[in-house]
Amino acid sequence: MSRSQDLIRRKGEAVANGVGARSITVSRAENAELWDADGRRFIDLAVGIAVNNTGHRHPKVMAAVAEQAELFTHTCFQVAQYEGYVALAERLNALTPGDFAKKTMLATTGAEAVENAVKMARAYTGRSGVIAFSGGFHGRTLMGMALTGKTAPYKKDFGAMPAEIYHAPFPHEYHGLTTEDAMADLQRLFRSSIQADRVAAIIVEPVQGEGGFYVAPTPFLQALRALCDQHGIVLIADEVQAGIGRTGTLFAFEHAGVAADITCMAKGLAGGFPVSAVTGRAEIADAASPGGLGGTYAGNPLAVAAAHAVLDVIEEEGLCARATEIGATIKSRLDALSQTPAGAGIGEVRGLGAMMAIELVSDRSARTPDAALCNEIVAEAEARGLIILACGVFGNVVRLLPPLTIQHEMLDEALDILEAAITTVMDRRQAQAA
Ligand code: PLZ
Repeated sequence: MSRSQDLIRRKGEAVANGVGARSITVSRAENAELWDADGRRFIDLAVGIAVNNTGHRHPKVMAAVAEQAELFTHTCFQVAQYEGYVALAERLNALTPGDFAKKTMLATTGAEAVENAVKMARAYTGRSGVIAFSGGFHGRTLMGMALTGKTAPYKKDFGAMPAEIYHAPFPHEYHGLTTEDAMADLQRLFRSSIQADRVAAIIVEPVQGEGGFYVAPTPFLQALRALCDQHGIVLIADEVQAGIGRTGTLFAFEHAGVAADITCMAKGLAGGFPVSAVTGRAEIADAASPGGLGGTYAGNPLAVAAAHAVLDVIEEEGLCARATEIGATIKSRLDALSQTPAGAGIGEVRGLGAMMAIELVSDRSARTPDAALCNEIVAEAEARGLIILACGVFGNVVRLLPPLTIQHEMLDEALDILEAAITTVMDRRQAQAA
């Protein structure tokens, strides 16, 4: 039995069943590469689900964390304040979209950022309703899973859900649902389920992540902004997966020229160290009374030091521009493949910047989701040393999340492997059909 196999066996015996895990193990990782427990090399186009945007172990991030570790590693901010936390708040107040006074709180995970954004919106508006979108993902905590627009596996067996959470359709133009349809549905929700002036917040991902890398159309985000303004509803941007340079701008909302009232960040913010942030209009962020927000580990000093280094690296290395370039390279390679017989299952190649996806279908004209094809491609890529992830409400979307620091040759190598994997799977299918 290999070390990896042994680890997977022990995991099965010792770790709770609900914690799903791929069959990949890791002993070390560097930029876009990862080595498993047996020393086998992978190219990593998952980077911990859009977390290591600056690559595994970026030297500047490691140095910042090491330097902080020499001073102190934890105080709990409520007990002893430190400059890094305050400076990160100042920095995020300036960097997030919106030309208005802002304030920030730090937390640890994306789900916590979402929870706190909802708490702020409720405290500010004195209302309780929250609207999210089907196919959206907002975390695994009670409120996070309730807001998440997918039942299995996220809500399965975990009811009852908290009250006053509603879901509206997210516009998926590929599946025939337009911005107009989605906006009309919100009006229907106001008529049928909750009056607009009882809604505290609408939460939306600028690019649905777990849901399948569907990019929110600019007119949709603009219409949501106008709707929220009309009814005094707080607009919350969940930038947990799409934010921090991933889409070619620091925040994905920037593409639409729209500013949310509150922006939630996590994942890419600290390159693998756990910190999240909620940045919002000062009057909304200030609505909760002292002690109402926080947490023992919220804004951990090591993670805060990492976040400062990540933001420096994104700027110094021009990683937003690099994200756009990476996305263009991926798109042209995969669009070309989709014109060949091996690409017959590719329904659409889409995304924003370096947040790219391939939607796989069994019938291009009917756009019938093919989750089996997606899983076969992910498995074949893994066998060939490439880590990619599946996503999508129908489980039929391959997502590609290279680190924004990936070398050009390494990206080419990764795309060669992906093409070979897709070709092999299609050849195998054809042989089985014959
Ligand atoms: N909001 C938009 O993408 C986390 C989840 C992986 P946490 N997405 C990856 C999994 O299987 O749990 C996510 C997200 C968006 C919120 C979250 C939640 O962030 O840091 O996982 O709590």
